[in-house]
Amino acid sequence: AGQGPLHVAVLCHTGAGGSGVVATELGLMVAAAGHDVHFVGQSMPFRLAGQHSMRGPYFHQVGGFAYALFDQPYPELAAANALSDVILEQGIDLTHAHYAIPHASAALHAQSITGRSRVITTLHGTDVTLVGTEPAFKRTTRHAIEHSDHVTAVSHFLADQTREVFGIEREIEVIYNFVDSERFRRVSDPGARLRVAQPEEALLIHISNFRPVKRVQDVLEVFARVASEMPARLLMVGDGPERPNAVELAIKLGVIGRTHFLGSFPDVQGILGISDLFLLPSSNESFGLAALEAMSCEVPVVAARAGGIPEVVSDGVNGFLAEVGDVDAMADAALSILRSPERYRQMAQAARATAVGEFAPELIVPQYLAAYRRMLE
Ligand code: GMT
Repeated sequence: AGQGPLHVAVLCHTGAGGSGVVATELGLMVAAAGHDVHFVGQSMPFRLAGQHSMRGPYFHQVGGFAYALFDQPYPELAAANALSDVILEQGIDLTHAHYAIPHASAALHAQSITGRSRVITTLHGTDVTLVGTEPAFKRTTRHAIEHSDHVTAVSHFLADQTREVFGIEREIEVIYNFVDSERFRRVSDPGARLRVAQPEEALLIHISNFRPVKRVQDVLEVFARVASEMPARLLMVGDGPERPNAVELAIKLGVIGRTHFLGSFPDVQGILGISDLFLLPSSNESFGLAALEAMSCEVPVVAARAGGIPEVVSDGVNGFLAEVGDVDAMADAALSILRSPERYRQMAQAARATAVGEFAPELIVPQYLAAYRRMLE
């Protein structure tokens, strides 16, 4: 492929979730750099809608087929089939699979069908730490990781965990996630914040897909402690299985009047850009992309010392870390900076400096492009 344009297919989860966001943001940047990018999936990725233009990225929908004898729709086979079509029609050089299963498995299947297209797999976490360790998926996950032409992980924690869980020796390159600090920045319009909170209120925020691993109950416990000490409001952005429990707990803790469940939406920069503090008490998190997006908006993070979070959030510098479930420590940390304007200002600036200085697209995207080129040598 020399130094000319690359022809890249991308497989990713399309719903609200960090891996699909990373895949989309990367695909957009790779396309903007003059390469040919084709997303293949059951539906258009969450953040891609409205973003693609004539220069791409393009989106190809995986077809379905209902047949009386099939008791299931077999989406991985349909994905491998659709990807094979795209590889042959578009002259794809490589497929970037975000997640070992099902995406790298489907990409390897298409590679074997077409006899072309290298496979680069990016591990995001859940495939390794939750799904992949299930006996029902362990061999397929290990196979996908071992047979990909190149494998990356979004944190050192995840790379180490993958080697340990699967007993894999192969090279796993760590390429951190990134944030576009032009888009994710402080919102300067004071009216935007006034529509959500009173000037004297601290505005706390949590964004996730409300799965048990996110410990949204801890978000409410921390917020209730903060709100008992100072005027405060909480924005809960996202949707998922724990939402009803979270609403119930907010009622029980007496903070439902100051908690807003806003549901799920892709353009979170506007809401992050008016917030004061991001809460991420997850029991496991391979990276914590939402926290990085908050930091880019000058929002310090109070998080659990779990997984790869300490590779993004430095305790006492751009946020605070506490042990998983230690809601008292998290509330104390939150109160300590919300009550000290000077300390808060320093942390907010440090959060932005971390995002811009260590996780800029200009630093990260070339690492993926270099990996793409190396695979094709
Ligand atoms: O955790 C989620 O809510 C979604 C999940 C996904 O797979 O989309 O996110 C994972 O990938 C993100 C992007 O690399 C990381 O920032 C998240 O930390 C990671 N989630 C977990 O490890 C639980």
